[in-house]
Amino acid sequence: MAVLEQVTSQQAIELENKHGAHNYHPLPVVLSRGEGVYVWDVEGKKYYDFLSAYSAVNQGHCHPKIVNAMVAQAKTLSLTSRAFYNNVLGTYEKYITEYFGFDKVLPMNTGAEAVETALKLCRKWAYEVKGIDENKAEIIVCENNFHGRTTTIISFSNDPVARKNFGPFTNGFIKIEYDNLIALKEALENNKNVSGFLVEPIQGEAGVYVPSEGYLMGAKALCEEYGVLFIADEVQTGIARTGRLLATCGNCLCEDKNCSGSPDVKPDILILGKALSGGAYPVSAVLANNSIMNVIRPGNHGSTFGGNPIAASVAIAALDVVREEDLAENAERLGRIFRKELSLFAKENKWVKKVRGKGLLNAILINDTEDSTTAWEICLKLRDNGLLAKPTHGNIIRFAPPLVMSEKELLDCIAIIKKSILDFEEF
Ligand code: IF1
Repeated sequence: MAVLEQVTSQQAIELENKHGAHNYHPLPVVLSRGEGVYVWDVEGKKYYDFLSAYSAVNQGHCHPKIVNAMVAQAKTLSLTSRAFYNNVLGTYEKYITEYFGFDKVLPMNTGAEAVETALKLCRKWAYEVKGIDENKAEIIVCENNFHGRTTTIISFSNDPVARKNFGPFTNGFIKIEYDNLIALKEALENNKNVSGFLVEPIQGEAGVYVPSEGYLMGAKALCEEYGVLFIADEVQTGIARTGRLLATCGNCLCEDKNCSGSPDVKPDILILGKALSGGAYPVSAVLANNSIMNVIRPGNHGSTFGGNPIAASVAIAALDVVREEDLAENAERLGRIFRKELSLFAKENKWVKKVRGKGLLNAILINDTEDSTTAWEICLKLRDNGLLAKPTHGNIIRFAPPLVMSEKELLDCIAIIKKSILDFEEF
């Protein structure tokens, strides 16, 4: 059996370059350990993790409660497939549906699978409940969206790098401008076969675009007016990341399943992933009420690993941690400090053009051209100074630490970010 030989960072990079597909361009750092807000590279250098595996590690790396739940279940029963019942799935389904206030959940593994599941659910609902002619359903999506990498999902992406030479593409999608209610109303008015509106409450990959106050509520109201489903992709914004349990719906621990959340909107279909497992295991989920979810019948949809006992046990522990450690409140409080400090810094520094975000999903816009390497070079400086972050598109650096960070650690990170940008200035 191949043993895990100790490799140097350079050896690890060479192995990946030689034996792995080149579908990523990682920052040159090789991590070998994670704990809470920290990660260590192979040579033992310690870093603050300011990416959190794209908001999958909200609960902090290797959270003991989550790891213990995973190990215990893995030693007992890892996978049965859904050909049989198991003693964990039903308990998890009850827990998560009550946690977010929906009648039912369809458990999957990755975010993209959950998005695909939501699209299929929306289409089936369109034909069997709304009465749209079969194969005519349209789903409205936003420009500059990111919902995953499957062929159908990139069919409605406008990122040329994600799309080129992967056609032919899936039909049935209408693209409109993000954060534009007039565009949404026009699309609904002019297309009678619309069945749903799929939207990120904050566009993460596009550069942490926070929509105008009232956008999500206005969009939900238009969806209700035209009888289409409001589908919230909270794979990245969910699980306390934006300072509330969900970016769309604040409390969601409500008894009343028809609660409108506070103060925003309750999606008709909610898509979760990433931090649903605290980054320990692939777990995603699609939640909806019976009037929608009951169109799914045996044989319509599934997955070998979807809802497996380990996933169910891990997700229960991960959601417990969010509540027990009040991560949403911590994200809200620390996020405000982060944006305040970096906004003040931006006033006196030529490289930082803008700071934006919600909770602990934030980004800074670097004052350089889209195609410049400035953001990348600043991230290399950050790495040298003990903090890991990565640019999204071009000149935007996303900052998303684990939500378990303390105020002291955050202030330390803010000092590192300022120092790295000032160092860069002297570069
Ligand atoms: C990569 C981006 C972030 C997502 C939303 C669905 C998915 C994602 C809102 C699919 C996944 C990940 C994918 C990962 C990098 C990361 C990412 F840069 F790609 F766009 F976070 F912004 N909906 N986002 O953000 O979930 O299938 O990956 O579990 O593909 O490089 P997944």
